Amino acid sequence: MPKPEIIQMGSYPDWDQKPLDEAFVMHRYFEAADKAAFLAEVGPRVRGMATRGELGASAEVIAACPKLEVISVYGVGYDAVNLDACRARGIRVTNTPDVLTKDVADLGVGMMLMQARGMNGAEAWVRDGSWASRGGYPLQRRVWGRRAGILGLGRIGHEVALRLEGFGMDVAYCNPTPKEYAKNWTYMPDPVALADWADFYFVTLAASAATRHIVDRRVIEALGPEGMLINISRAANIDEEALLDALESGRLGSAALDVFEGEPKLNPRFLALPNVLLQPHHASGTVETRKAMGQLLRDNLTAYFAGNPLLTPVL
Ligand code: 8YV
Repeated sequence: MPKPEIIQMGSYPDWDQKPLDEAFVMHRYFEAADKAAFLAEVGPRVRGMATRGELGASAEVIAACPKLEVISVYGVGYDAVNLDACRARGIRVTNTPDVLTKDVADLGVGMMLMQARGMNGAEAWVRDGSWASRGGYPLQRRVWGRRAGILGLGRIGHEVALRLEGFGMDVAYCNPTPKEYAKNWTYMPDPVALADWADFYFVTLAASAATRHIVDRRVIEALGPEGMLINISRAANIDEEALLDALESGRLGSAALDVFEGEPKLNPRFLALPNVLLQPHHASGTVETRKAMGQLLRDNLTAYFAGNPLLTPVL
């Protein structure tokens, strides 16, 4: 039985690439100098796709692969996969939820602490000699006991809330519907009202066309000069121009961001801001979690081609 041919949209660590190459014929789209020529040659043969959360699968690439049956996403976010094109062709789609949830929540909470307590600047204060020459580091802001709003109480938002409870914070959340298990936390159906109430505002909801710029100028202004916005979801959930305007003017106190429009080429306006913590989309970026994501990516492809149920189906 010939090995199924797979188009690979992005790179994976060797611990994933080796077993993928053993199980499948992997065609590395991301290495092709001429992507159009590569698709014309390989596209008609591939039955599967291995992609990454931020790379997804465009309608154009899907159309260039007429035998495509399954797309396996290395990541929980599948917003970059054209699901309409997949539905039209009956193409199965899988992602890698659960295995990364706690790491993403850990980084989000760490970003809040790092930004609120000015730990980035404090590290520089020690290293550049300011501590000795200028004295104590400037006072920062408390986290424990203050108010945390969570926009999107899915898997990741829930883990963030559990962590914040441990800090003795008041937790409120905005979700399409109240969650039965969230009785300890206040439900607020309106993102603006949540921002008006919160000191720290976590954006943890899955991105889609329906959530684009859900964090708009109104939400940002409601969070206000004392507020902090933390984004560990997708940049598309935030109106980035409104965010930059508010951060530059002081109408928003600060932000801690792991995702950006056009990443890794983020808007240079971010680089000039002293009140933003910038992280390189690495919320799931631990050895343990990335190995689990890669295993799940492979297990879904293996299950599909063996005629077995998919482990984590999206479509
Ligand atoms: C990964 C992510 O960094 O899970 C997602 O959707 O964005 C991240 O966890 C990314 O998918 C890996 O390429």
